[in-house]
Amino acid sequence: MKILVIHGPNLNLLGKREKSIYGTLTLSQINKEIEKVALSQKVKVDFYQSNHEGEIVTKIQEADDLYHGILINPAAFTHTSVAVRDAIASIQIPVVEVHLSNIHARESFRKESYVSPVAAGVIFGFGKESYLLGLRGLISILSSRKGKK
Ligand code: CA2
Repeated sequence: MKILVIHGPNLNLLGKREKSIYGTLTLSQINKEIEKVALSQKVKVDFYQSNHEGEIVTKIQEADDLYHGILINPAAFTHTSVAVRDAIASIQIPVVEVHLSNIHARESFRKESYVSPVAAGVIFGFGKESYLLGLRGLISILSSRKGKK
């Protein structure tokens, strides 16, 4: 089983700024934690981070033929991007949306996600655990689909 993890804009700054909101772990430390869970589940994970909407759209489109599922933190594009949402809606593989922070406990513009209606599941508010829980959820979806047409 192969899963692509996509990190949206500014997540490359994790652990370097805004630590009170997003924590002290860097993106590569979070990726290592994801990798550990993936290994324990015998799943292969690849990682991709971009600050560019179009690049993320292309990566989502390409992933449809290369991966079994996507774990994505769309970051600010969550609340703005019809393009990311349409890309997710256009592919066959399941997509799980995750957020470090509780997007419903913050500014009102973060309450709306363009992505959630087309995601297979959503996890938010658990810091780096959101990614790990999201990965486990995605693996569970994929395992229950195995062998089904
Ligand atoms: O809580 C999350 O994971 C978010 O997706 C993070 C996004 C934010 O726009 C979403 O509303 C919620 C922001 C990611 C920016 O990350 C930074 C990390 C360090 C310093 C500055 C930004």
